Amino acid sequence: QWRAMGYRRAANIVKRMKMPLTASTIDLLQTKAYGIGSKLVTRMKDMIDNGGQSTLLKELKGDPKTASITELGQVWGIGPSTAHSLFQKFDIKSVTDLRAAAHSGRIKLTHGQSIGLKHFDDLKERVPREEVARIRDFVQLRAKEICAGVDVICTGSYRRGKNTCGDIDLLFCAHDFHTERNQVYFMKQLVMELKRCKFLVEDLTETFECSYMGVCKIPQQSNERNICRHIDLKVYSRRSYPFALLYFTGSDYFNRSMRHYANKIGWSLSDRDLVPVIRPEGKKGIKIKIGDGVPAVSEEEIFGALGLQFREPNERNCYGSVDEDDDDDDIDNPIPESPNISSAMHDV
Ligand code: DCT
Ligand code: MG
Repeated sequence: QWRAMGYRRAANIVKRMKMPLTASTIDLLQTKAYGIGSKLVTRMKDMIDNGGQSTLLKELKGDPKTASITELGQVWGIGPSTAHSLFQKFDIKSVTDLRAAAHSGRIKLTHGQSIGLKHFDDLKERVPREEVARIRDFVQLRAKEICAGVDVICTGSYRRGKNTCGDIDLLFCAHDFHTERNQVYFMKQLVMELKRCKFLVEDLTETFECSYMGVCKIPQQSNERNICRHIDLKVYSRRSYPFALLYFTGSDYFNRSMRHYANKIGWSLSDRDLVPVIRPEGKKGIKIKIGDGVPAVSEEEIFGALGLQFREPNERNCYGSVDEDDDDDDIDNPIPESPNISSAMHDV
């Protein structure tokens, strides 16, 4: 995971370089200004020497183990380490092998993984933007019947303007949701109603409170087969909503760099709040909250509280969420080199 992050970061740096990357300029990447490690620079040199082709990538593409782990990792709920151990310990090389092993009882999958396997062909398809909007509208109608004042917003890659999305991420918020009890009540009602109208066809999580994951499809009148889609539903209070909106808009890489920046200047940013903290044992140790959370009512205010320039959702894309059709001008780091970081902290 960390190696992948390093590659993504390096790719962004190269993309933003003002000069062409050649055998004579590449060593600059190892200087402090760019900070790319020597191993990665060696890989880039290899690409330059091979006319843009990476020897390692060529080897990996031809490597059956990598192909198997990549295929198994496409099943919902199976990450790289599970895929690796399925391959290594159980000699499972493909989704077909996985089906056979699960069927015979040779391996036991979690509930979510079984559902992921059952709907494998559907769930690996990306969802066209227009369909995401139709699904959002369908759910919104039902949500408003349960709570008229609810706001329903489609976050994730949809909000970042992608043409296709891996799943549908919906966030709900209303004045009524000031207690967790109300939030859970709303969520239970909504899930029940969406199951009643045969929109939700499977649960991916066996139990849920304020966050639900499932498989859905819009009920069709005709015989046309509708593809099953992965949907995430999350409910938040008005107070946490701007933080949740920022978090679930992503991208994951953008979030990481924003959280990292917040940490560096003495804050802790989560999907619920932004609080000043101290970390007596350094970055990896415990955090001690030393003040109240910032009462933000919008994403702009969260950026502002951290002394950062606001980024529109479509400016928060980066390599982690690239589509085949992606032509974003990705950003590496949301953080402008700000000379007044400390004054930004005092302003809060
Ligand atoms: N998120 C995050 N860190 C993660 C996973 C998710 O910060 N490890 C946040 C950012 C995006 C948001 O949650 C929704 O997650 P996904 O649906 O997985 O990502 P996406 O950006 O919507 O991309 P996709 O089109 O693949 O769904
Ligand atoms: Mg998503």
